[in-house]
Amino acid sequence: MSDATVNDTTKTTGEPLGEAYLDKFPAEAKVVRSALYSSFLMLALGGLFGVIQTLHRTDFLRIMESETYYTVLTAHGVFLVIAFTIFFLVGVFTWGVTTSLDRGVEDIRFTWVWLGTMSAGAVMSAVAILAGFTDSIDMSADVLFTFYAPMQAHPLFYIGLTVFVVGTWLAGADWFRSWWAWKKENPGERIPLPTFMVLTTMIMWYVATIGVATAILAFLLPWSLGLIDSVNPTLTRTLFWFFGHPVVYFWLMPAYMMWYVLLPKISGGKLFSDPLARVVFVLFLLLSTPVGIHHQYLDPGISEGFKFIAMTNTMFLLLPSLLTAFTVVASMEHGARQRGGTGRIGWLKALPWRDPVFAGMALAGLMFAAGGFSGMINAGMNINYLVHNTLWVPGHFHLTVGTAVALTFMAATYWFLPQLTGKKLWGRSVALVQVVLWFIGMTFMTNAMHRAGLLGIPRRTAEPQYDGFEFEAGVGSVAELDAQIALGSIFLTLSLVLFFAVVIGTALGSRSDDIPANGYAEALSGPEDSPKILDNLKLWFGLAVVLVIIAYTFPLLSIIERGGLFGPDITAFPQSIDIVSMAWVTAEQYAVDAFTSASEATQAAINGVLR
Ligand code: HEM
Ligand SMILES: [Cu+2]
Repeated sequence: MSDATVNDTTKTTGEPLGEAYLDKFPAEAKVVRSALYSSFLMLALGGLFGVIQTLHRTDFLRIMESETYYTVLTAHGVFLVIAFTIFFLVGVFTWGVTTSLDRGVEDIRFTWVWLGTMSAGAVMSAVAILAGFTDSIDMSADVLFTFYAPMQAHPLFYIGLTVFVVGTWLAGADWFRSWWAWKKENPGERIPLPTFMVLTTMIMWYVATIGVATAILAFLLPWSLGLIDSVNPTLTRTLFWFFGHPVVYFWLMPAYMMWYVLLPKISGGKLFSDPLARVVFVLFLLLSTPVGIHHQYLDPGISEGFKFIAMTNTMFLLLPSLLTAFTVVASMEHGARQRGGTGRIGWLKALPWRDPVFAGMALAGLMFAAGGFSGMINAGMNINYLVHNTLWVPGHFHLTVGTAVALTFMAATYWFLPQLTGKKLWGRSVALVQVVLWFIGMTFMTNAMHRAGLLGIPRRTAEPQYDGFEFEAGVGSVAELDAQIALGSIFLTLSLVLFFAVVIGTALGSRSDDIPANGYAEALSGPEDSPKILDNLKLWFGLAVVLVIIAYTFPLLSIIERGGLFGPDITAFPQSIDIVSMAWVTAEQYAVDAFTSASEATQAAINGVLR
């Protein structure tokens, strides 16, 4: 990139120089702002349901009937992991593409069309879920964010999700279009890093959403409309997880993008390696879809062999995350040393810990490391059985999506708001308290959830304590775990209140000329050092599709062969037992045959002797 304001790393946050994003791209800034505000609305609602359900299941405050728990849990899950995350990331991606290509979108009306489509879809699904709170409307969608059969929602829920996803497809088309236009004018130039990240993420998303689109359009929607009588539950689950695993990378990759392109700048340094960042994104594109079966280790109807393949692929997926940890820490260290930090760990002190943008992202990254460890436990076929469907699992993903992603997004908001509104951030120290409070709240909540999971305390229930059954804690007590979970949720709620105070305080402020320049970090080792093949998006797309075909063709065929396209899939035994029983039947048959021929031969012999 040649534009000086775009790649200027001499100015870190706080220094009043250059143009804000709003000054350069006023029309785009409006779209990004709307996307972010929509995401904050979903965060507020989702967070509210989060604390209500937490206090309910820990029995500290019960303001609803237990029958309503699934409606609350569905709203919590869908609003946060579908709406909050995705609205935020489409905003950030629009910023990333326009900033790094240094050009506006091709047609701003189209940009508004996709944001409008996503919003319409979100409203439809939200109405279907929230209608579950009242008996006066005959509509509900308490199917949880994993919405596979045999749970069934009102058709409006599925239609809303489809419309929302179509909106994201159009958004991707918008970004590809910008890139093509740029490419024509800059032949032979390397794709700027943020745009490269957006495009690879979107290719992954196009591949991944094929699964969920098929599940909804071919099965769930016709079923809920009454057009077909039944579905094959194993099939809809498998199609859901085909999408359900890569979707976690759809949340994570924007967070990674900010760790790669913003965090080094905020730390006062440069990105350690642009080529390594590209490799990481290509690896995510290739590896994140062919692993979905690792969510189905305990599903009957899928053979152990396919599960084993999914496990092996999953272990490979650790690689890009470890590379990210390495690159991001190296970049922060570079920044710290630029700021005068010295010593083997002494440099850590030189980092801008009082900057909420930095502190939030660094704490989010730290939590992500812990989430990576519990993720490895989930990934192992054998230990997974121990924690499956217990509170351990929500413990794990409140570290990953609930902190690595959500806290990074909140921290980044403190950088984006001034860029998008032209106003100074209100309440910088409130913002700092906010990110720290989230970290502390999650430490309490997730630590206790993991421990509770090891005791076998189930997830997804309003009444985790069964009558006549006591969970035994090895260390501490169940009451203490509940107290920690509830306390954590209260910290998180306070943190959210502070977040909204800062957002609203900033939005209500007045225009300032004192905004840091828009831009992102330069790289120590730049794009010119990376092999050209990395920019060959067609190649990576082709490989991603091939890997998906290899990983999914046989499992899907065998599921359909056994259960039929429209079910009912009634096999209640794991495939391996099936094989054993088949082997038994065959062996028995042989034995019977052998016995029969032996007895016939004996009979013949006896007859011969007697004759
Ligand atoms: C105020 C902060 C939050 C609190 C108190 C909270 C609490 C909880 C609890 C206790 C559960 C488990 C309920 C159960 O299984 O019975 C849960 C589930 C969940 N949470 Fe959160 N959470 C918070 C924030 C978040 C965030 C920021 C995200 C994601 C961005 C998130 C995503 C989810 C998801 C996807 C589920 C699973 C829903 C399901 O099982 O269908 N949560 N949350
Ligand atoms: Cu997964």
